[in-house]
Amino acid sequence: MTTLQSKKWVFAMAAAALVSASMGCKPTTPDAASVGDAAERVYVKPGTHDEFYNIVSGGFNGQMSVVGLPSGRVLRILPVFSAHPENGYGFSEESKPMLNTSHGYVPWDDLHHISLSQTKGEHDGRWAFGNANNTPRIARVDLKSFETVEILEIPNSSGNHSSPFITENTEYVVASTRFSVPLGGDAERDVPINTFKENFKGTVSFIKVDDEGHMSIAFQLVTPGMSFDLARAGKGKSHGWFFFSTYNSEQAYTLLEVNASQRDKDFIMAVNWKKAEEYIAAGKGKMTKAKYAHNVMDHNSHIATSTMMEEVLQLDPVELKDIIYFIPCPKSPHGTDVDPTGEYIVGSGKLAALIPVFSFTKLMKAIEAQDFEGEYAGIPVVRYESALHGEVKKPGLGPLHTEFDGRGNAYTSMFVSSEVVKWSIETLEVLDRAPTYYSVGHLSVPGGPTAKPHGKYLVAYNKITKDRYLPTGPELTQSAQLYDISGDKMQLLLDFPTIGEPHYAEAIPAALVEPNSIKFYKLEDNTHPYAAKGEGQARVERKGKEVHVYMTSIRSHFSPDNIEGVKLGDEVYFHVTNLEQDWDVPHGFAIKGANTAEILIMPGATQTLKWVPDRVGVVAFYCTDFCSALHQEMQGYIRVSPANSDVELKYSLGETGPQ
Ligand code: RUQ
Ligand code: CUA
Repeated sequence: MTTLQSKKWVFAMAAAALVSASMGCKPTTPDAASVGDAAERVYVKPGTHDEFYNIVSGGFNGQMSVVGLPSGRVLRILPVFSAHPENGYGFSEESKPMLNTSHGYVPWDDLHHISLSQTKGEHDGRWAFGNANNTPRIARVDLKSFETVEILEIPNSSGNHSSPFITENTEYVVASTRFSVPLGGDAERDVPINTFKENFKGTVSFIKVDDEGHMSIAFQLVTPGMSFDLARAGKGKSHGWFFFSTYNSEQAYTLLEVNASQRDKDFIMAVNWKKAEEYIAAGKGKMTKAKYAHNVMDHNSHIATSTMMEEVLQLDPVELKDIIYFIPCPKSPHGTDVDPTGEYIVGSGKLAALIPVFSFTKLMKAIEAQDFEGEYAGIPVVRYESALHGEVKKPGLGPLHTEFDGRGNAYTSMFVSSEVVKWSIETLEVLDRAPTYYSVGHLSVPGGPTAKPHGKYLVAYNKITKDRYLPTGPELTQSAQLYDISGDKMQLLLDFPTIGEPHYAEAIPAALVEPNSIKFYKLEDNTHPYAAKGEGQARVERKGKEVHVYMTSIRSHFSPDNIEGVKLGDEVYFHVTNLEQDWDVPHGFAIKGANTAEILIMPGATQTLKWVPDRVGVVAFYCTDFCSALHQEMQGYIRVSPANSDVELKYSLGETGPQ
């Protein structure tokens, strides 16, 4: 979406659209279902569950949120790339390594796109992948625990926008660079910016995902210098191929809003990844030095480890023929989307006045017949007409993204004209249009990117909300809008505010996730080296200047809850094990002056808060999560003495002194 912000005229038009849309203050919603009817269709009775989990990217908050559909109720916020004081993610000693990168600890990012794992082209409910745009990374969230369990940094990438996109059996997660940059060693990277054409390259990384979900970079394609925006894997008949939208084929390096919009057409890049695999099997490609972090959360200890990786296999598709082809696509395509059958590839040129739909069958024929209009940077360019199925005429202004309902219809978001447009894949006729309030970015149909969309609803994620909600100062919420798409006409059912600035989201039937949801971690499986698996194991140990507190928590006390003998200059590690073996009973731990965050410990798990006392006195700590009627009694004291004091280290629970 950010790419749009540089297109001034787009914004001028958006503004015009906004003015007309909001004329007369109160927007009218002509397409909305009648009030009672709509209310009934989104009403989820107290005590009952939503039909879908909607996993929504948080954009610049670096998180994902979990929203129920159709109610629009926010169920959880999942920290992914951003530290989260609410539960200690990125603050606890165990989770800090998750945010490690080759640049050190990076506790923020811009998370745009979600990909849910698939088997045979259908949602399987195992994992959600998300991308970090700024410091390129891919994260994997386990949908059993709703925790971020793995983060892989992407080397040789800059602005990891075109990711994560997955193949139909989750063989690969793909990540490509938005900004081309000079690659190689220091000498190759230290070049004048105006040598873009010679020195700047793009990369597309294919990340292998194994049965456990673990990610590793299988290979990286080094492409001509351009920008990759979004992508989709082929499916069904086009399985084995991948399609990427590109822009800045002009290779501009300054004033891109003008200079990257010169050419009439940019490209969709078609990648034959099976071909790349053949080359690799034949020993082609070059191992190159690269530095990138691979961070994994251990399921049993709940301790993350970060490993610095050192090389990556690169393939040069100019030299290794038949891996990539370009298809011309008008004008600065943003989304490229593949229909459920895998036959049709939709390019949404955000500055184009039409939507081209390409045919995979025709593309294959054109490639076979070498029906090329020339080359771009050494890569064959297929003739536009030869790959074209047809064009959707006058769809609206500023097409961005397209999703499918599995009934032969496509839905495209129109940023500039603020609407969702429904059209027929077969006839390319526009069938319906519904206004959005306002300036829709992504849209999401449950199962929309899979071979078997679940259909039924469409959610539009809007960038501008203006008058839709109570104002909250200069910064307003972003907004989602829920449409019923089960009939011929789209019907607006609900507006709901979002967490952060959503880009893409995916929705999955609750039935595929709910039964697998973990209720607590088994204490007996806890392999944390500082776990105290019962109050009998609670203790305090000194190792030089380090004081390790093996603490337990259970309703409604900590053990130990009185600690003495800590001195200024010590580093205190509170390793808190939650002994509960029941659902929905986390305990929190917070201590005055801790300049990190609280930790929130799930039942059966151990989490560590490091605390460096800075003054003499008796300091209280307490449980932050309202866990029982005696939650307010769940507290303790630690005594801090001067550095040279001879107070002995001791700890206790329930011991009282002389009265
Ligand atoms: S991209 S709508 Cu990342 Cu469209 Cu934001
Ligand atoms: Cu434990 Cu409140």
